[in-house]
Amino acid sequence: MNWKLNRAKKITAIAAALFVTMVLVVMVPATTLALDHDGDGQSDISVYRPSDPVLGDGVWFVLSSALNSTLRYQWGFAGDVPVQGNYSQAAGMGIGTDLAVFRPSDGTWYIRAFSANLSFPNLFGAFQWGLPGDTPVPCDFDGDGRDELALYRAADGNWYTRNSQGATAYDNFTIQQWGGLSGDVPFPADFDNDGECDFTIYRDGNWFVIPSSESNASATIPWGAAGDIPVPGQYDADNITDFAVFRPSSALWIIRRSTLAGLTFRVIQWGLPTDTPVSSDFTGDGKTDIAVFRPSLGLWFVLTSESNYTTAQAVQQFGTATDIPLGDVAAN
Ligand SMILES: [Ca+2]
Ligand SMILES: [Ca+2]
Ligand SMILES: [Ca+2]
Ligand SMILES: [Ca+2]
Repeated sequence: MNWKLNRAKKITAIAAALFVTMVLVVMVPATTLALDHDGDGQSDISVYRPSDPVLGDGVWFVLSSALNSTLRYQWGFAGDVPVQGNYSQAAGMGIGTDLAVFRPSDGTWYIRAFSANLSFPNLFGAFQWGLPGDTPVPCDFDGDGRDELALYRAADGNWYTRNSQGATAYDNFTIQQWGGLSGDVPFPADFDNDGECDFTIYRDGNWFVIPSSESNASATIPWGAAGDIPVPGQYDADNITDFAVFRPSSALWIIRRSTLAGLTFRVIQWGLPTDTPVSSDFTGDGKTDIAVFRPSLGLWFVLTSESNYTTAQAVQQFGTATDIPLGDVAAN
């Protein structure tokens, strides 16, 4: 609790200034596609199946946007947490997302590297980093296009981040204390638009952010309520990450528009209370598409950014009720 008390006054003072600054900075495209397994610039509808009676454990199903066909890979065990990301190569056009799992039982990240022929034949690495109970929160905290192996430990409120930069990949690390209260949800994203992820905690309708561009500062943004699911993304025109939540009780997407420093917002009803939000940029225009996965039927409902969230793509059946649907935010 100390960090909150110590920073409370500072936070209030800084919050307004921070977001004025954010509007004035040069716009840097900072989107890291964590779901583009074929490297064509569009996220792919994907699920991780912990266990399949025929195919075995740890089966990835990827609906390739480039090939318009289903790719299937075995990587992981039941109980693993899918942590797909850009580890082996920096994100960019032609570079796809690696298959990766975090295994809580031994605290190890197992990463299979993207390959241009989409066969993913090579192990990139098995990195022991973490303890049972840690929450993996991979994100690109240093802005080199590769995700850090990052963990949030609820027991001590520390973020343990093994950095992609170094003499050998992932050979050094940093520790950041941020969070630590019961119910805190770690949710890194790039809110200040400098291309680096920011340490962020969502707590009962407040977002506590350490902006990477001002690492000795912090901000508190009230947005949402207890029980909401954070779904930050780029929903409006300025390419800056918007604070947003999905409210399960009413299936509302409540988006604080970064344009005009958050003075306007949008509310869009999409999905059912029992759906899982799986927003990502499925259409490849650089903006987040609003999407839900309906476990009972394995259906994906995607509302496109191009239509300004007025038109849906054709409903896709992809996955089953026991699959883990993958979205920008599904890991949490
Ligand atoms: Ca793709
Ligand atoms: Ca990085
Ligand atoms: Ca940032
Ligand atoms: Ca889009």
